[in-house]
Amino acid sequence: APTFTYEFKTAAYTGKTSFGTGVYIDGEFRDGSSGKTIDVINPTNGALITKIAEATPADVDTAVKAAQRALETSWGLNVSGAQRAELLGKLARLMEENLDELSAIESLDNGKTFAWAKGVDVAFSIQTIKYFAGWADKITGQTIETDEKKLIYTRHEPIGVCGQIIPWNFPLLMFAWKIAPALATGNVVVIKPSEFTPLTALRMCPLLAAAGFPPGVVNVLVGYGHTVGAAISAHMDIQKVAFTGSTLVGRKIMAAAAESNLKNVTLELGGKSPNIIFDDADLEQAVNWAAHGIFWNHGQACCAGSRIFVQAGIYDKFLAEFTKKTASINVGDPFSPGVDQGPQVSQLQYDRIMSYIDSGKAEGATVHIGGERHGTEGYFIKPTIFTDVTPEMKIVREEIFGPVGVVIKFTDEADVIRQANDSVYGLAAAVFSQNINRALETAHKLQAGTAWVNCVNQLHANVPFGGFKQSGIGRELGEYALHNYTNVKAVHVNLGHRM
Ligand code: TXE
Repeated sequence: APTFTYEFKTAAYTGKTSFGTGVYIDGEFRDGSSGKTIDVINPTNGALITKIAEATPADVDTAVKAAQRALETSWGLNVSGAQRAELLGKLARLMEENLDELSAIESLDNGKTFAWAKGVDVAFSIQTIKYFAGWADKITGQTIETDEKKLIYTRHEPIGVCGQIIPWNFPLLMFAWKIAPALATGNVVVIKPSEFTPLTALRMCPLLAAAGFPPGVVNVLVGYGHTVGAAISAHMDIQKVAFTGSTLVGRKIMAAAAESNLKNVTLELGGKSPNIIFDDADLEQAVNWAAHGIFWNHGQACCAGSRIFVQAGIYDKFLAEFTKKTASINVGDPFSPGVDQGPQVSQLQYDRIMSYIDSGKAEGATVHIGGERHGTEGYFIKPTIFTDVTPEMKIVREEIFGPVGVVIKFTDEADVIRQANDSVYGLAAAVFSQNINRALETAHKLQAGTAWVNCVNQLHANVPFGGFKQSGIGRELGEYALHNYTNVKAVHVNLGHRM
């Protein structure tokens, strides 16, 4: 099959319909107020893809004002749910028309394979927008009985200006997860993509305009976390902040929200998800899913099954098959057909992961396979498995966010649940067993926002996703996500009580 090629072009810019590299405020690309730029790097070879405008806190102020104007004049309570549904539906269709381009930009910018970008990132982004389009005209309150002389009902009103800060591992998908429920419920948005992977979000701007979203409803500002991200979290006129990223930054965002205007906060943070494989699991399936669990998206998934617990009776066979599977992963150019794994997203992430690998070696764990870079350029790391680990090692406790898993032998069922729950995180967990009672009993005892049985990394637009413990606050996706984006107002109507 021919290699997919994509010629990347940007318009250096203003104008509403082409791919811009400016800050997107009030329906148009503008130069950032600082005049500075951010280099966007291709992780496959470290080369410059393009330069984009670096937004600043002053741009956040301008964007918030534009968003407020839109809320008061052309969005919010000025449009019906049916109209919001219509526009979200159009946006999804425009994304379908631009499927290959969006996928190619994502692959180029992030390093994930073109096939995965197309089949998962862009496809799931479209599904998410369609799903929330379906909710837009179904946002209803309740009528609540008290006595016959009163009518009491609730309204689910938009919160207002929502700040959204997203990471680089699923750039377009996180954009969709954030904007879709916010727009469906009538909110306006100031969103900051990651400075490492801003391109698909910028490509979405003209699609948002073409779909008919009024200027100011979605504003996209690419800037650094400590400037633009911090300005969003501390802004007095932003009523809600939604964040996906590290637990460290999640803490800062919550503190900034508390110290400014007590804006609502939802956080989707890190994980160190356990994957428990019992003796009675289907071995072949457990191996395939476990590999998908840790190596999908090059390990850059918050729900990655990074701690693989295997029961003693199946341990040797599992490890042998899992090693074969790991060795078969084809690392290379994300645009080449047949490649499973591209580069890590950035030099910074490459360095972080390599330092975790070094710490595992220094603390006495065994590199069972991998444990080194792949090739000579770009940020490629070989799929890596550690064995002979102990519970206090950094590689067992901390999120590595790379293609690095630890395999741990266990005998006792109660003990593996204790070990699995021995983490500050609680994002996801998986259990493999053909005994349904054992599988479900275990799933129910695990401290995690998602428990997968005989599968991993399964996500659906209509199923909530989020963390227990330090993995987050609130739920994204599904009906649950709507609660994050509405204020409930109780209206009391007196029909006859006299003072
Ligand atoms: O994340 P950051 P980084 C984890 C993963 C990874 C580690 C570090 O373990 O190795 O975090 O990655 C913005 N105020 N995850 O440093 O910094 C930043 O600009 C407001 C898990 O890249 O949390 C970006 O837009 N915002 C994860 C976003 O936060 C700030 C996904 C995420 O970046 C900010 C990514 C500040 N002070 C990393 N500082 C997941 N849950 O999926 C930074 N940002």
